Amino acid sequence: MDKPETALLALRMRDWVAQAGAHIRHHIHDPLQIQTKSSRTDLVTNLDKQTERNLIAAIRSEYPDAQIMGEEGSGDHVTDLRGLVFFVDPIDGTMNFVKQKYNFAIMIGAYVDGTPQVGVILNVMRQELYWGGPQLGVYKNETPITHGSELTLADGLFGINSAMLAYDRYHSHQLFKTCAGMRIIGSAGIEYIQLLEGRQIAYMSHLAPWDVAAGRVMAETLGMSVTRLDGHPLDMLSSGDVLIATAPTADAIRAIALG
Ligand code: 2AM
Ligand code: CA
Ligand code: CA
Ligand code: CA
Repeated sequence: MDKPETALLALRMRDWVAQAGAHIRHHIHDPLQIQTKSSRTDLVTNLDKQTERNLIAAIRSEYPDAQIMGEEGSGDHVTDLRGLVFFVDPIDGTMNFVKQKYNFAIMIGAYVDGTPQVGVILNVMRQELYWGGPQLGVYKNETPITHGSELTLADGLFGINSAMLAYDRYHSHQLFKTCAGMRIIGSAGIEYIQLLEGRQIAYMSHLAPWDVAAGRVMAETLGMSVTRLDGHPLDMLSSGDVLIATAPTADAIRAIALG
């Protein structure tokens, strides 16, 4: 995809998520239909499903040949990464959406033949839209972001999912003793934003392709490392344990996590 095509794609993606965000804010106090998926903490609401349907309809009308992988099942059954592929997470942080009405995001990542092109993350309630890609740079609304945190692991705040910390997975208790403190937000998208803004040096969690796709594009554009926790490259077709970290801290974190 050349630069003008990528710039147009980013513009369209920003528009789609901004409209979806306005719709969610408009309905934020409506009664919700809440269902559980894989466990009692894995929720989906009518607004997750409706937002995904709206986003996918918008994508299909403008990019009819693209493949779309959506969390809530209204996309395609994607089994290869050929061509233009969109990864859609209509509400990231559904538990926060239900319990807090805050700290949730809408995310879309666009890849061509598996290569990151454009990522868009909207902090819905704050109306802060992060977007960008390797050909575009990274922006918060219209303001460029040029780099993440330069702190060491010892001086930086570390984002983690609560189960990984509670069950001491990947020596997370040792990581806790080594870093400046751990933070648990409950939305991969909002965690990515903390890294893009330089407020945290890492995020460690079990994530699906739609959880990592958008943020990966922007984090890598800013020189951060996004890999499986064992250091292997991400597989955008399956879930796994993922480490997102600033360049100065990634190796030190993996040395402890895998030690
Ligand atoms: P979600 O809200 O879109 O499901 C914290 O739960 C973070 O991990 C959220 O970004 C959440 O995304 C994601 N996540 C991934 N797999 C999950 C699961 N099985 N249950 C709950 N959250 C999950
Ligand atoms: Ca979910
Ligand atoms: Ca998610
Ligand atoms: Ca979701």
